[in-house]
Amino acid sequence: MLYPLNTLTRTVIDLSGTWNFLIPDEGQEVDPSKKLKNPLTMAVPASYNDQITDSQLRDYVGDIWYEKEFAVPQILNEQRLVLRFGSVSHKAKVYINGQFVTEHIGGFTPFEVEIAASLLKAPNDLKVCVSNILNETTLPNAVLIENEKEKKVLPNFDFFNYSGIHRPVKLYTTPYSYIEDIVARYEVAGSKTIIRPKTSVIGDYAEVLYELQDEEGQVLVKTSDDEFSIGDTRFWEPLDAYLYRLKVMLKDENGLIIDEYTEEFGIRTLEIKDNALYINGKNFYFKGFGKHEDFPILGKGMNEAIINYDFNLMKWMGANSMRTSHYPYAEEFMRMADREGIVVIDEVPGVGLFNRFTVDVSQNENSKGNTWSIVGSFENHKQVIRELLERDKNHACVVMWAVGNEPAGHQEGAREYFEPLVTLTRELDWNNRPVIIPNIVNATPETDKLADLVDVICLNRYYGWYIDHADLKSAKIHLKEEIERWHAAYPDKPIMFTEFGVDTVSGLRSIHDIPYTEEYQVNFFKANFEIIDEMPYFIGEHVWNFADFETHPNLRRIDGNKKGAFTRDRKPKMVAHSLKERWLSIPDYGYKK
Ligand code: BDP
Repeated sequence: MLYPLNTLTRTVIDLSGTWNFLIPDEGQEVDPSKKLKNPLTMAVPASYNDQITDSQLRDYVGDIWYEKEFAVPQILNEQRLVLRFGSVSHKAKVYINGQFVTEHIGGFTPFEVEIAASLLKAPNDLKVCVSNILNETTLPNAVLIENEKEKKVLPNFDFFNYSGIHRPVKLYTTPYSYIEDIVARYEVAGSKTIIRPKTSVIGDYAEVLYELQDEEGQVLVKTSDDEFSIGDTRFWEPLDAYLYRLKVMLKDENGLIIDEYTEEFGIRTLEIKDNALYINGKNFYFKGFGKHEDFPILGKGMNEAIINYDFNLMKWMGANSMRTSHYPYAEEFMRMADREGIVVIDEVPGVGLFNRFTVDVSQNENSKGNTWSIVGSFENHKQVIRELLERDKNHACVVMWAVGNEPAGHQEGAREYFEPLVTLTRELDWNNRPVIIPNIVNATPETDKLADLVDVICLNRYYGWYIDHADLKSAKIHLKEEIERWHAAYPDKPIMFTEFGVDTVSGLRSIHDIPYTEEYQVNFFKANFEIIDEMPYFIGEHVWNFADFETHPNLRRIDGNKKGAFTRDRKPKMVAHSLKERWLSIPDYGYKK
């Protein structure tokens, strides 16, 4: 699916701004052909929850309504008109002038619908009915309690269930014959690269013409062949991105341009060998974070200034990579990561697949029931994998796919659930990117049923926090012991931390190792580094989390999760400086080898 861009042949109209908004009273029916009654004002894109003051509405579970008037300029009448949502969390039903036009399940991937000219008036009424309900069939996975007395979602995960129209809504036009999709495939052979673009076209045309340009727009190749090569490849490197521009032109019999689209893409190789990940033939060390799309007031709303600042903070401290924990991030985020050279582990919303998961992992063994006989998310899981790979297939920044996070990998049925999903991911990816499933401590090297399916063993570990709380000495002993058991069980697989961290209240200080203080956070990481630095097969460290973030209320969460290296509004904690010192001294390539 192409990202909407203005080109010679296409126009994009952004519907961001203020919309009407309504949470119906109990029993109140909304008729999509009538104006919303007494609506509130809501900014789009953003979560709705923290734009309003009524706490009952903030925590409401069910259908909510958005409404926006729009006009289509006459000048665009001769073109195909498409309405596109970057994401709506979690289910959307869309109506234009009272008529249902499309629906979509899944809160983190784009969807679009062509609008028939016959449906349009001036002005038009666009309504979106959004459901924020999560249950045992959805991703993220949750428990829905619904009876005469109550209706609530118990999340099997540790972040606030923000809802609404989270990413841009755009109207765009294309000609009636149009480029539907482009896969910027390539194969590197030494310094030469063979490029094999795959273009899908809808409608009539005479020829597809390709123009490969360098970053400055100089034309390197112009051809109608769908295979051509370039010499002296400039590789896309971590923190030193280089993007080629593939201009695709659709022409008619007279050589006139019908449609045109330019896809930027980086060229890099990936290989796992000798217990390491090689990018462009050099072994790479992951320094960075697990993140969230999360910011005060905006909730999970896309904001390019925040994305830009987060990337700049990462570069300031020598980080080279991050994981889109625990769902696909905005397309604008992925495009900026490509441009800035931030290496990305791209994750589907396969989170919460541990029945009655509690954030205190030491409590999880009390969890009731086998996850895999309760969850019914398998079909949705296949769908989110398809939609993520479809959306992100051309991104050079993506070096691994995470097809889940902390599932109950030790319970009977885990393998039957995940094996087909890993296979599907591998089949869909033209670029053969490695596949991972970050592991939870409850699934030990002896009991876990998933590790042999994945390419890198990714550990989310909290020794010194949930285990060996306030005892870094024992934490080190137990961490070392566990990693060595993983290595003994899977001697050929690289290992990395996809999460490790401790809750830390900014400003809380002590000369002792007291949990929640800034000193304890610094010392926790030092203790962890002492262990992993001795392990040549340990290929990276993703700190949990980049910034503090909002969660549901919980005995262990005071004003959200406080494991950030930065506060929620991006002020550095002491640890940001000590991580900076460490990361600036560790090279992106060649560390430990
Ligand atoms: C892990 C989860 C992550 C949590 C984190 C924590 O993957 O979503 O936020 O632990 O407890 O279980 O902070």
